[in-house]
Amino acid sequence: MANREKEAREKSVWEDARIMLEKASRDGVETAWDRLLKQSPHCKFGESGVCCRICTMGPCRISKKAPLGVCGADEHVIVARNFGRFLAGGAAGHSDHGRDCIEAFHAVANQETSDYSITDQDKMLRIAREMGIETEGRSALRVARDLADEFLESFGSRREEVAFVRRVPSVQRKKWKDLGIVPRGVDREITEMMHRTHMGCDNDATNTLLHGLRMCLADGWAGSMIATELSDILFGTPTPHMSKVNLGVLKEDHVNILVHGHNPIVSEKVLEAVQDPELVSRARNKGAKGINLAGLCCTGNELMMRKGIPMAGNHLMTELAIVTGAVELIIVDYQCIMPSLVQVAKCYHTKMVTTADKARFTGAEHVRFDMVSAGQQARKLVRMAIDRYPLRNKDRVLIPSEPVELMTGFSVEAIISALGGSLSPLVDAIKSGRIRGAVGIVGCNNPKYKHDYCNLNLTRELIKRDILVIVTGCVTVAAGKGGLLLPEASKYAGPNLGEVCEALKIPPVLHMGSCVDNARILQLASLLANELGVSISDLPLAASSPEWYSEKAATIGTYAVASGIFTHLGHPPNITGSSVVTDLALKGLDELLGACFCIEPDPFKAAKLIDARISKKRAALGLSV
Ligand code: SF4
Ligand code: MSK
Repeated sequence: MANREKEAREKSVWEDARIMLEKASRDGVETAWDRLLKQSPHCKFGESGVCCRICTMGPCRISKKAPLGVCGADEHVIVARNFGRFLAGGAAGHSDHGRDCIEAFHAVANQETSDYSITDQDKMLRIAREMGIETEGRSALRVARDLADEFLESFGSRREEVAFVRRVPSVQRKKWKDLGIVPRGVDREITEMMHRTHMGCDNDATNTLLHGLRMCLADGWAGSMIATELSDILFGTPTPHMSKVNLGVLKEDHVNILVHGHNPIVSEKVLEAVQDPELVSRARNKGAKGINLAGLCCTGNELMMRKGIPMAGNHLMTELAIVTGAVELIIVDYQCIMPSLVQVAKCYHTKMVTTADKARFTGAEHVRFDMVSAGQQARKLVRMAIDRYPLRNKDRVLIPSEPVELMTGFSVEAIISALGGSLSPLVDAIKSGRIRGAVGIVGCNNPKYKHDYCNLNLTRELIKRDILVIVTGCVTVAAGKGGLLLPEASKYAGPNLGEVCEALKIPPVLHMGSCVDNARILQLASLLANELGVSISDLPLAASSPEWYSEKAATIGTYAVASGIFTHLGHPPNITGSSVVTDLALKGLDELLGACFCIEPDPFKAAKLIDARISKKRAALGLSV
């Protein structure tokens, strides 16, 4: 085997990735894997979290020789402060996305834009009633204005708890109350974390971490949940349908446009623009057969969940998608967009355009999206892509594989409808052991791991054990490429789960959306707990992020644990320098909240650990193990 091929095989489980890695190497394009090599070995102080840069008396690094920073902070305080700020970054990312959704919804409600509208009015009215807003005899826009205001309150400082806390089962809520971690307002909790972690403020590691739980709960049960619910209201609540995945979704004879980032507010308008007959005919005049739109990362998940738009890849495929040489334009909004994409695009004819003022990239063109001109801006972008098609160098184009089919669209509403209108059949299947439990596998890729090896193998191992898997974010692409998001994949599941899936004609792995859509998993868990009359932490549930990398993923894991869901991570965050912080994460939280983290890089061993936890929860509920 040639060296280049061997190296590529070690980096990813996928053929499309390997072919592109070899092409990148031939084309002289540097990727995340190359840069990881240059960054290795990583700094041990940073890795264990004991390097503090919070003030200019430092930076300080804790070692045997120097056990305290200049101010006197020990390793526990330093690790807790660093981790608290890490979690704040994640909570801020999701929640600021949620705020953008509120602003769009607010603009619709106040008739300030004609570019967006309410697509799922029934859901809007249902949620308004859930929030205690009067709907009878009132216009939809009037109700929408009240709902927008209600959601904005969940970001502020005037409420004792965020609006969706009312969805949390009472036993779990009581635990939060006793610990003083009921989330009040998203911005308040994030600001307070920055305050607490200033030099000379919260110098008790456990106390800082408890606030970390509260802040992450504000993300899960407010910032993310609001983003999900409003995206459904604005663009439609997903229902099951088919789509496709991998780099084979790019088309050699079409203008190819990729959307990357997280917020459907941009990508939904681009989708409308690529269907504009005038623009399609412009593309034909330039020699293309049409315009092809595909997604990357979470904005890809959003478009696929609602509209069936195919996904080209996940986090580590974003550079490689451009390496195909077949992409005219990559449009990004925010989060998880590698700055390297600017350089990779420059190696081909690809143009990169940013759309959010808060996420600009030096070297990329900026086309600002706002509520009033979004439609016009989206058409401008599509014209830009079409005009680049003649610049494509056909000799440098290589689209490496045939796409794989998948089934997507499993919102909570869609799951309930697939079950015939209530969750009772799912509860019965869990009680009888035909479904032994459920695990949400979520999150990213990380070049420190063989790309998608853990994501894929953990999913396979769990369904074999009659455990239903739910995927969101970048794991979706791994499960999809592995053929696990198809009803026919029931043959890979254990006999009992397989039978349930065959009867319902659903896959054993259900796609529930993007990173913010992990809030759908929270909602499903709380509905199940209420149905059984128990707390979320009593359910045979778990979460996992085997190849995570981002602050957001750590925040998701933390709100999952605080909500009562046992959570596996493939590797620890940078906290191992403090026994207090590590012990709390791996053990202490279990006593306080009925859930904790576990760390295991090997997906086969992780499956056993998760299985054991599910068996323990089943036994405690008096169910067959
Ligand atoms: Fe050093 Fe303390 Fe300043 Fe951190 S806050 S850099 S430990 S002096
Ligand atoms: S995009 S946070 S790499 S899942 Fe949501 Fe993927 Fe992880 Fe970003």
